[in-house]
Amino acid sequence: MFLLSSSLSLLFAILPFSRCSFYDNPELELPTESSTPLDELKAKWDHEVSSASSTSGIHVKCLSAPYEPFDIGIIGAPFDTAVSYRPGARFGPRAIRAASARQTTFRGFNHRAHLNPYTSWPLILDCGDIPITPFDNALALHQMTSAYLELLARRPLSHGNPESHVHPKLITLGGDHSVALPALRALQKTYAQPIAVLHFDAHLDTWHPGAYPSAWAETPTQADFTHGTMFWIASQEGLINNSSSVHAGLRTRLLGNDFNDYDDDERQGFLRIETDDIDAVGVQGIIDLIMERIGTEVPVYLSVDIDVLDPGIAPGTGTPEPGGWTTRELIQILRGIEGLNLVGGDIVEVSPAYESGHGESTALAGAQVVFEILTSMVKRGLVDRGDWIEGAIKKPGRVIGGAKKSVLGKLKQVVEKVQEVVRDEL
Ligand SMILES: [Mn+2]
Repeated sequence: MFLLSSSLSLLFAILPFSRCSFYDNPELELPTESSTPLDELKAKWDHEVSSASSTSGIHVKCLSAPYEPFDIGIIGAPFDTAVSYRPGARFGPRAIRAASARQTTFRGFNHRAHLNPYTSWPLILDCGDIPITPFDNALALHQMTSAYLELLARRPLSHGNPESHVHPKLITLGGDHSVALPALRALQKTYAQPIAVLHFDAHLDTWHPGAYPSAWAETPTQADFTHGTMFWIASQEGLINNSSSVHAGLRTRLLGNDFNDYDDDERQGFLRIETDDIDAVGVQGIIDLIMERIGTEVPVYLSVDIDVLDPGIAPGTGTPEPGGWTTRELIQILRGIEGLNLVGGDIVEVSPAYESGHGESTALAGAQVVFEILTSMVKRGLVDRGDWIEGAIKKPGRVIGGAKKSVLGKLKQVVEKVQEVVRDEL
C-alpha cells in the first residue's frame, strides 16, 4: 500500500513538468487576429499531400464557385450506370485521388518532360466531383453535359496567355467511359468544331447501340447510351473529327464471325492501332503513327480507358482484356505525344473494387496518366507562350543509351515502312 501511494505521489510530482515539455504546443494560443503574411501561411500550409493533382493542394468545388478562376481543372465524374459488365467505376475519382497522394507541388518535377507542371504557368485546381444521379441515365447525361458547359464557359485565369488559352482545360476522373460523350458535346460546342479523339482502350467503343442484342431494341430507350456506344453516338452527332482520330491498344473480341465491327468503325474514321502492333514498331512507332495522324494543330480529346493496360498490372477495371500494354509503355507513349493540342482528357474505368489486394495499382496508374496529361498541357502552353527552351534544364550524369542511336535509326526505317503499309490500307 505504501509502495503504491508513494509511486502515485511520484507520478503526480512528474506530471506538471511533462505537461509543459514534450507535449507543449507553442502555437496553442489563438492569435486575436491573423497577422501572418499570406506567403508565410502558404509556405506553412500549401503543401498538402492528400489531393489529386492539385497545385498548392487547392480544392474548390468549381461548379458552384464561379469566382475562383482556374486554367486546368481536374473534375470527378462518379458515374457507372452505363456499363455492360462490372460496375464500380463510380469510385474511380476517389481511388485516383487517394493514389495521387504523393503527387505534390514540391516533388512534382516530371523527369521525362524536364518540367514540374504544378509550379508552372497554369493554376491547376481539383474541382471536386460532378453530382450525377445513379437512377436515370438520361438525366445523368444532361447533368454531365451541363457541368462541362458551365466550366468550359469560365474565363481561365491566364486568359489569352498563351493566345489559344481562352477556355479552361478539364481532365475528367471517371466514371465509366460513357462520360466522354458529355465531354465531347461540350467541347464541340465550345470550340465550334469537331474534336479529334485519341482513344487508348482495349475496346472499340464505336459500337452501334443495336450491337447489344435485345428483343426490346425497337423501344426507344436510354440503353443506347453506354460505355461501349458513346463514340458511335458522338460520331452520329458530328462531335468527332473523323479524319484525325485514333484508337490505340485495341485487343477486344468482335461481334459475330467477321470484321464487321471494324467496318463500322472505319466509317467513323478512326485509325486503329492494336495492342500487338507495339511488337512490330515499338513504342516510338506507336508515337509516330499517332502524331502523323493527328498532328499538332487540331484540338484533341485524349481519352484513356485504364483497361488499355494489361489486367495483370491494372486489374481494377470493369471489362479487363488479357494481353495489354505495360504502364511503362503507356507512359512513354503519352510522353511521346506531348506535342498534341490537347483541349481536354479523361482517365476512365478505374474500378477499385476489383483491385487485387490493397496495392492501388490500377488507381496509381490512373493518377500517373493524369500527371502525364497535365504535364503535356502545361508544356504545350509554355511552348505556345514562347517560354520553353529545349534543353534549358540539363540532366546531369551519363546519358544511358546514347550508343543505341544507330539501332534507332534502323528501327526508324522499319517504322517508316510500316507507316507506308498502314497508309496504303487506309
Ligand atoms: Mn474499354
